Amino acid sequence: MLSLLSSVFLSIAQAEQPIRQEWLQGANELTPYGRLQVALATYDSAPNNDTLLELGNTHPHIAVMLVEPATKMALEYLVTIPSTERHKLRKSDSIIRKFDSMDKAEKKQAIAIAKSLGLSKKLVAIRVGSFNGIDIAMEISYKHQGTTKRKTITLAQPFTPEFAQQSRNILEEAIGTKPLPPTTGQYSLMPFENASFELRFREWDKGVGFRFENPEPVGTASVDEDIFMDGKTSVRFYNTEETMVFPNLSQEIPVGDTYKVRFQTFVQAKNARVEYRQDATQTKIVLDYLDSNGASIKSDVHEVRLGTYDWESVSIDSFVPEDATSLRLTLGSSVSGALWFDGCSLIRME
Ligand SMILES: [Ca+2]
Repeated sequence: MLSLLSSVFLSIAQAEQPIRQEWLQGANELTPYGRLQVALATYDSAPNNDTLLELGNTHPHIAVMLVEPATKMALEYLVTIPSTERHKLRKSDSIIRKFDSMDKAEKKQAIAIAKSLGLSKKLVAIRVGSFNGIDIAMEISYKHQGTTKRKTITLAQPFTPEFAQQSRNILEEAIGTKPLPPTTGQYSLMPFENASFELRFREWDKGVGFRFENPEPVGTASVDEDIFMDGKTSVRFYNTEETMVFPNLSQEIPVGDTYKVRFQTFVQAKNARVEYRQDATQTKIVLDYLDSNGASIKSDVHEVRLGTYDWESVSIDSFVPEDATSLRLTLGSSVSGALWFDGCSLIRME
């Protein structure tokens, strides 16, 4: 009873806040299912252009789903499914909707999607879920000349610099005003440059994270134009058991009066492993806070997982010490194999 009462008071309190805040509070925007919930809640509220602009200023990657034709149609479909199925999505479960068991409204919207994508109308099923941990796939299966084929609409992509920029452009075309990231306050972007490595190493300092006694061989930190998660390039660290000097990349970012930041990046690994005398604890992301003399006053360290895996999200929420004037963000590897980073961002949370 107490929790029921407090949840009533909570919703009254939330109603007085900007509407965008209300949508964001109910969902974990760091997960693809959470971002989908925010988009569906926004869709349910029948947003006007002002509302889309407000959401687009801080969350262009979410607002874009409401204006981009394919994703908008996918949201229109998702509001027709039974509430029990929508609840599964809310609980981060995937769903499969067989065409034959859909009701009239759902069938109609499913056929509208097929038509707009130029697919045959012989639909088999629609599957919706996150199968990579990064985004949501709406997979439409249909019969074409006797065989079952599939077409996917990608939804709920994470915030990354290049995708955010693309989303702002799409929003501008749709609503006539370009959303712009705020420069102060919650969800504003810290002055972190070339955070998706689209300009190669511009703004980044190449340093040494770890070394053995000999001056060479030096490991590799290079720009990769074949493997990337955001934009067209990523950065790749590669070392072998012979590597004596392990390079890292860092950037110093002023913190101003920020109290809390969120660093986010995406990491991929191939055969990242400890060999010989290597030390896995130096394969890490470091947020090092510096005072006005350049002395370190606090370090937040996130060790990067070894092994072989596709892009996965890494998010670090970090409190800025009172005396900090800047933070030095460092990415590096001290093990054999390859590690990629891409789509970094640094968002002011408080
Ligand atoms: Ca990139």
